[in-house]
Amino acid sequence: MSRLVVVSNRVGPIKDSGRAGGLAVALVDTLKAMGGVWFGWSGEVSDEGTFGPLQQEKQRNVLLQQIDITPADYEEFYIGYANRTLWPVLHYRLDLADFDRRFEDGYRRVNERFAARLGPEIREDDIVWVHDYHFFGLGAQLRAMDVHNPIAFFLHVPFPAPEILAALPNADALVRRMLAYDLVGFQTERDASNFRRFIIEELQGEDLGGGRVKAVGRVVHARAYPIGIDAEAYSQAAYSPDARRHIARVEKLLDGRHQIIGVDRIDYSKGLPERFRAFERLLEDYPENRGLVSLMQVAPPSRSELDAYADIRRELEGLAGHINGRFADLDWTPIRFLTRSFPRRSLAGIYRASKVGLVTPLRDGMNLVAKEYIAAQRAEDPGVLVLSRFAGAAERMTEALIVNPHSSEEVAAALQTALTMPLEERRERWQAMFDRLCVEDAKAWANTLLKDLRAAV
Ligand code: GDG
Repeated sequence: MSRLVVVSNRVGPIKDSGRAGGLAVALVDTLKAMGGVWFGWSGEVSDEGTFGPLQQEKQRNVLLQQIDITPADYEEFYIGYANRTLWPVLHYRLDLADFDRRFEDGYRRVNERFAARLGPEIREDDIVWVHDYHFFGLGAQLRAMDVHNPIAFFLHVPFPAPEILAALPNADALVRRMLAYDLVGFQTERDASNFRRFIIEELQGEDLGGGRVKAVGRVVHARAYPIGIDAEAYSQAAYSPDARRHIARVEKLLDGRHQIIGVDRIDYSKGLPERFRAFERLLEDYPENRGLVSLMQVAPPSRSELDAYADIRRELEGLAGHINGRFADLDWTPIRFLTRSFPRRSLAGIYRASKVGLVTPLRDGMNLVAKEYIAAQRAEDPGVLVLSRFAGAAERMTEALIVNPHSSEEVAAALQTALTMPLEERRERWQAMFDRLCVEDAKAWANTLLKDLRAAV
């Protein structure tokens, strides 16, 4: 039987520690079922970098393989091209993008070095699956080393419209390198169609129909494979002792009041300042909520070495202080802004104790928080999801209250609708979304993509 070789920037953990994110869970299940290798960056920086030892650890039938990168790789590839160039461009933020030739060179170098280390590990029958924007060019580098195995690529973040991506210097070369993959998977139909349009409009390619495009003598399958979560397991996690403890903590704190919950890494793509302003607008436009409804925002810091991320944290602290100062009462705090993380099961409990899930990114590949919030709800008395139209999740979660996150007025109105929605309507909307999440789950995501890859080659 063929092994699966997964490549992603960060690797593992393979054990279900209760802390792993949705992506790790999906990949771990698939890796365990097929047996295989998970290859990526160790998270460490050393002088030898990619030339250093291959760090290997076997966990059950999965071999974890990791390598270091050098301080220059870290600056140019990781902080530079991945986080300061690609991340903003892919999230439609050309205003925040840093175009620096050194970053681009560092990115190419690291993709080449990762291929050089991975190539010799690949066996004849292996299937290779590369993940995310750190490794757009890895497939082409593997092909250059005469690796002829089936190789799939999946992009976890949006693939922007060609009009946006064309602003990235050498975007055409980057996308041309993606043609080395046999299959390229995206979160949404829109992303897949943006990619095909780029191939046709910018690379003079040809649309072969059925999601296939042809350019520079290569045919590639480009389709949507919306990532799922393990909805049933997540739903059960919301009944775990840890979750129950957190439900009790939140209920005690609320004392019969309602809570709106947001959970996001601190990142400008997540629309957090806009969200705080929309909550302020709710208190202005619907004053009956004053003293009765609060917003809890869980926001673990991420990429804090980047200025843009430090700025946004400061902005949020200022906004929360302003809104609390304006509206708080002796026994009521409007916004609770928690810049820390919680174990996965605790989070499931916090979701379940919250009447509204507020997920309003300005751009998001999918957004797993929207799915987790739904999975964590009680069937008898579920909460309501308010979801940005710019999250990939909105394409399939059509029973959520879909909003434009840039309009505080619209988000405030949706919050008011959510807070006053009759039980029967809440149950109908929730049931439709939960049923779909159980079918389109993490396993189905991986299985469908790998099945199409096999069919494609
Ligand atoms: C990228 C794409 C795409 C958050 N806080 C805590 C915590 N989390 C977990 C959530 C969720 C995950 O982190 C975040 O996933 P998202 O999908 O919301 O967002 P990104 O991190 O930006 O992920 C995104 C995803 O890849 C998968 O393809 O959906 O669009 O940007 O699982 O629960 N987990 C714990 N404590 C926290 O405090 N344990």
